Amino acid sequence: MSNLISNLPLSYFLGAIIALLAFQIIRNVFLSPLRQIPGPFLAKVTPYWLIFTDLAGHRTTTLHRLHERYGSTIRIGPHEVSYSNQDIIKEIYSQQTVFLKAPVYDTMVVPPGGIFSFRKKKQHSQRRRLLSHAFSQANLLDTEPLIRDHVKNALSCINSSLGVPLDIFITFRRLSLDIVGELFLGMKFNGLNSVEPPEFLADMDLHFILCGIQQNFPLLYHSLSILPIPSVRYFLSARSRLIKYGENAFRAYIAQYGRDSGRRDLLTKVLIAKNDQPPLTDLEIYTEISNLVFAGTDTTSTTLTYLFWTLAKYPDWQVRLRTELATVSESSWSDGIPAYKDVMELPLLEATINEALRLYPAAPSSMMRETPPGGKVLNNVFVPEKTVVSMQCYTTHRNHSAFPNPEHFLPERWLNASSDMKLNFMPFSAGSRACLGINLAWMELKVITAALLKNYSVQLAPNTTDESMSMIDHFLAAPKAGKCALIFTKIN
Ligand code: HEM
Ligand SMILES: *[C@@H]1O[C@H](CO)[C@@H](O)[C@H](O)[C@H]1NC(C)=O
Ligand SMILES: *[C@@H]1O[C@H](CO)[C@@H](O)[C@H](O)[C@H]1NC(C)=O
Ligand SMILES: *[C@@H]1O[C@H](CO)[C@@H](O)[C@H](O)[C@H]1NC(C)=O
Ligand SMILES: *[C@@H]1O[C@H](CO)[C@@H](O)[C@H](O)[C@H]1NC(C)=O
Ligand SMILES: CC(=O)N[C@H]1CO[C@H](CO)[C@@H](O)[C@@H]1O
Repeated sequence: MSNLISNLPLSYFLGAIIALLAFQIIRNVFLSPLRQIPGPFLAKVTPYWLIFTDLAGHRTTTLHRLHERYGSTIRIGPHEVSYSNQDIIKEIYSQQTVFLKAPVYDTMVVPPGGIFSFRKKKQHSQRRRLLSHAFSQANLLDTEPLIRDHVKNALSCINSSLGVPLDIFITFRRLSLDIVGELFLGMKFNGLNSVEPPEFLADMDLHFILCGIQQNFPLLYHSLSILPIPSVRYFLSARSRLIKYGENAFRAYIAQYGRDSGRRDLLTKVLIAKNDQPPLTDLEIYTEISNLVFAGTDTTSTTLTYLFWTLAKYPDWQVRLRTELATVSESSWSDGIPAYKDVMELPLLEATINEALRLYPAAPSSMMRETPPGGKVLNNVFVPEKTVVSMQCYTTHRNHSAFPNPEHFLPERWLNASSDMKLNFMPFSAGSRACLGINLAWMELKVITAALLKNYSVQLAPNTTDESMSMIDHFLAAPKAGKCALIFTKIN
């Protein structure tokens, strides 16, 4: 009897929880305006289905399989929908779009934030105008000599490991960090020449994992942050360390060169704000440039890694590219590196890089946006305001009608690209929030690929397989094995 009484509050409590859960399920599954959109049952009931898929690094591939099964509109959370058809690209990712970045971007940076994370339209377009000038084609060409120095380092790094497996994943990460570090921080990371990879790279690895925890488990995040355990503190401070590099580099830069040095890097261009813009504060500048180094490192290196892995699998494409490179005049090359203007418009080189970006986009995942006030009708279904809507280029790049045999590496498809292909192709995203570094990225990709292929041929190391290279993603993609060993040999 006394047992029964003491258990009563507990059973009330359990009963209440069950009732609440039942109510949630009924509301999310049967009453939601999104109820007619197909998707996994669990995804309709709870956001945790997607959160755990995401934390495991399988978000993009899982959503892709769902699109193949259910079509171009799928429900992936109680308040989240993913799309994969062209009409929606124009709707969500246009220049004039009314869809703003979703709240998840608030966790992606350390305050005061920067261009990548700003969600308000006005704040973003102001910053974008200010930075666009630094990223103009003319300014980029100005930086070419700085980039060449680092490509030269990469070549000698390859030259000293000929015939043996070389992990190009870490090599390309070091190289692209060296390049953007020099361009935006005026700083020599010396990634290629140091024994241990720079700490900056390890901190970048932690960044998106921390974002995931902060966004989805805020309570856990805050409890961790009050723990006095050194290793936990070190983990949590990864993101402020990234900004700290920026701050230190910035101060050293100003001390060495002053604010109006006329150097050929891009930091100078950010420092001397143009026209009507109010200049940025020092805090805004070093937060922004740390973010730019971040945005320009793993994106470029992952692209190069998958490109060279693919070339190793298809040696006939190496031969075709080398034949094309032979048409570039001898005077264009110095130290084995071509002038960008002479490789900028080579059709096969561009087609090959396009095809690698199509199959293995470095940012393959959902670019999350939010429906505007009043909601929107998308693919004939009304979606209420503040719903997270997105598309992933991993899936638009594999659309069967735009890209026949979507899983096959066929660079020649780009030699006469249809308008369907061009619309579906968005490795740099599209519209007002598309990649600001696209011209810089193309310069790096073309110059580096040309330089390496001119002198070296590349083949798979025994341990590098389709399995080891299968993609995991935490916003950005990476090979599952965390490395990619290839063997370079000199050609004469
Ligand atoms: C192959 C290399 C690259 C790829 C695939 C790539 C891809 C992307 C994508 C998909 C976005 C949209 C992100 C979003 O909506 O959340 C983006 C934005 C951005 N990227 Fe890149 N990126 C690359 C290289 C670079 C480089 C080298 C830089 C320069 C440092 C850069 C700077 C930026 C910036 C500043 C943004 C934010 C633009 C804005 O919101 O207005 N990216 N990039
Ligand atoms: C592929 O593209 C076509 C034409 O734009 C579209 O009708 C179709 O729904 C797309 N496929 C998927 C799975 O989204
Ligand atoms: C490549 O390495 C060889 C020996 O390891 C060296 O003699 C040669 O100078 C190097 N070439 C370049 C261009 O670095
Ligand atoms: C390119 O493709 C279009 C249609 O997609 C076709 O009409 C045209 O003949 C093609 N041109 C070449 C040179 O293959
Ligand atoms: C290849 O894999 C084997 C077994 O996992 C390992 O022992 C070996 O060190 C690896 N070799 C290289 C070159 O990575
Ligand atoms: C690093 C390297 O081997 N560079 C050589 C590549 O080929 C050119 C000729 O095209 C040589 O001049 C470079 O030294």
